[in-house]
Amino acid sequence: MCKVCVIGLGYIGLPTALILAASDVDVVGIDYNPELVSILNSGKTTFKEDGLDELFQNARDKGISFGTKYIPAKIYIVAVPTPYNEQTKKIDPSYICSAISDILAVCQKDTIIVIESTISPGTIDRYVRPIFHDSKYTLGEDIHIAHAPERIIPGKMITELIYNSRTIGSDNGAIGEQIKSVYSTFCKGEIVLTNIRTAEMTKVVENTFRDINIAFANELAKICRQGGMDVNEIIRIANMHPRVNILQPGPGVGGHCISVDPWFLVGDYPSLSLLIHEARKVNDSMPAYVLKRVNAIMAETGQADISRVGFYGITYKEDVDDIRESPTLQLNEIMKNHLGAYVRFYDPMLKNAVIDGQIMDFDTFLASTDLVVIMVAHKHIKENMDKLSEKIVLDTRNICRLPGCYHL
Ligand code: SAJ
Repeated sequence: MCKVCVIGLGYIGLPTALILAASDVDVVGIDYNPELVSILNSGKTTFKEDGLDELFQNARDKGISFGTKYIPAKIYIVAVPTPYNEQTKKIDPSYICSAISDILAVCQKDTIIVIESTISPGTIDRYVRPIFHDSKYTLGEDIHIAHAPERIIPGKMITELIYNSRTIGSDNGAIGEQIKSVYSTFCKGEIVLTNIRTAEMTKVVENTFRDINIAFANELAKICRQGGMDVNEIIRIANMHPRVNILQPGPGVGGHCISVDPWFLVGDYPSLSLLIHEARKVNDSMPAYVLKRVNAIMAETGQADISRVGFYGITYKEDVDDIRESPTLQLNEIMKNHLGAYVRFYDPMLKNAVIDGQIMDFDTFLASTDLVVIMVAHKHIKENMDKLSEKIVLDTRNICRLPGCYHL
């Protein structure tokens, strides 16, 4: 029987499985997607992340294996997606629930199941515990459940896996200690033991805090534009105060975490989450606001041809290849619905086209655009900023220092 079985080999499960294996833990990685498993078994990783390829090699040398079939293990780490229902805003626990049912079909007594996926507070009580009612195992006696939410940030995942502190929520301190000893094989941060509901809520609170802070910055950007003030300079100076730390305005909040998790609180506590809900609305309004800025700049500079507008950056943030909930894709939807416009897109992190109008070569993209909108602050554009010197530039990320450049 293997020691740890990681279920779900996406952005969180894969690095977690690899770092455990590299730390001499006996690990098997499981994913329901046979194509993904076959890529991993052929010796390739499935997304770009600093240090991931080296870690992958190391884990393979130590004997990690990947498969599609659930097998018996002492500990399962579940890292499957947890989307929200667009209508109710509540969590959709279906991936979590089917992973637990599949584990119960193969596991033996004394197994520990650790959910790493972000879940809304109460998910384990509401959706996971009832699964055990129809099982031959008694939860808390034969099988134990815990929640150890991941906290790593794409772009710095491997460093954060090692140095971030972690939270482990369990029903039973001794089980919490056992899980802690597994994470301690690689984690140098503090590992805090608490109960399940606290661990669930803490993770959602962390991402909600960041969403509200970014919404504040985005709202300031709109106020400062209207009032003829420079939002970036104002935030820079305000942040010199020892108790102020405002994040950066931008074209919207993407990714599968910050733009999703606050909805869990809005879905479950609609009358109590007014600020959280407004912050979500402010951040979701930003792609349309960028389009408004594009129209204003076109009018001001006498640019009439929208097809000569190019959007630089399609991923949800800098230096990752993840396009989930990307502001650029949201902006494209708005343009398709309201303008039917055909504009250009370019992203150096994407090897395949994901959107109509995407140009795969930077020089061709530049040749076909007069107005470039910087949507993502990839290292690539910072290093090639001089190539935009003849263009009209709208910089939504405050990275361009070319004279005459426009901001949010
Ligand atoms: N963004 C801004 N302004 C900022 C910072 C970010 O507009 O000042 C935008 C980004 O461009 C991006 C979005 O917000 O579109 C989210 O990016 P992010 O870098 O803030 O966060 P994520 O989603 O990549 O990762 C977050 C992290 N959570 C926190 O920092 C509290 C990470 O630690 C979590 O592990 C991750 O969510 C997760 O998986 O939950």
